[in-house]
Amino acid sequence: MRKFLLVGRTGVGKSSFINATFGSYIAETSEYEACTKLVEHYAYKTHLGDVSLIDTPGLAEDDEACDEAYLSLVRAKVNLAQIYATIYVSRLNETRFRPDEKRTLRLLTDRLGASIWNRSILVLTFAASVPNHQLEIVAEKRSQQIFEFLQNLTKEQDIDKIFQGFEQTWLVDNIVENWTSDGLPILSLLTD
Ligand SMILES: Nc1nc2c(ncn2[C@@H]2O[C@H](COP(=O)(O)OP(=O)(O)O)[C@@H](O)[C@H]2O)c(=O)[nH]1
Ligand SMILES: [Mg+2]
Repeated sequence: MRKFLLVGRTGVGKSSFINATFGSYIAETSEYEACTKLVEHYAYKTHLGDVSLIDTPGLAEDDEACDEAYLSLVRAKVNLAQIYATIYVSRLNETRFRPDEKRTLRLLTDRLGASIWNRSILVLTFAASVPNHQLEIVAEKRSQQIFEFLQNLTKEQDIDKIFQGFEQTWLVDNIVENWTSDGLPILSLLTD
């Protein structure tokens, strides 16, 4: 069973991504307040094998003490050595690379270790909220900013383990139906 760890700021659509992948509402989502306070494993059968999506509490929601507690919880509930890939979720319809997103990336790298990025996927949500003609350029810019930021962070930790980039980048919209015709992106990770 391949296990995927979903991480990212509060409200970016981690739980919604799980629901969109499963095709049903199983992970609680919220517009107003963060509601994922627990680390939850959602197992899922596909014709290519079983996957487990691990939902985590969103970071940068309140204060740093909260974030530290959430990350301790992740460390306690998840065997990081068994994670096949980390799925980092970011919202595409934000105008800039925000300080709290940078703080989130730094905390994740410091507390869970730079190796969580070894095999990682970038999921850009709210894609349907970006005008079509800007989509490519906006996605490219955001990917580049996150990539460079992670390179610098991992270089600080260990120059030999510098971030090499995301294996894949997916543009998704968890809410707007039929936004893409590509089918379930997660399936593409089960074939090798
Ligand atoms: N339009 C749109 N709304 C989304 C998308 N993903 C999540 N949302 C909404 O954003 C809010 C936060 O989503 P949630 O999955 O709870 O975020 P989480 O904190 O990362 O788990 C909810 O109101 C969702 O309905 C998306 O791709 N497009
Ligand atoms: Mg959630």
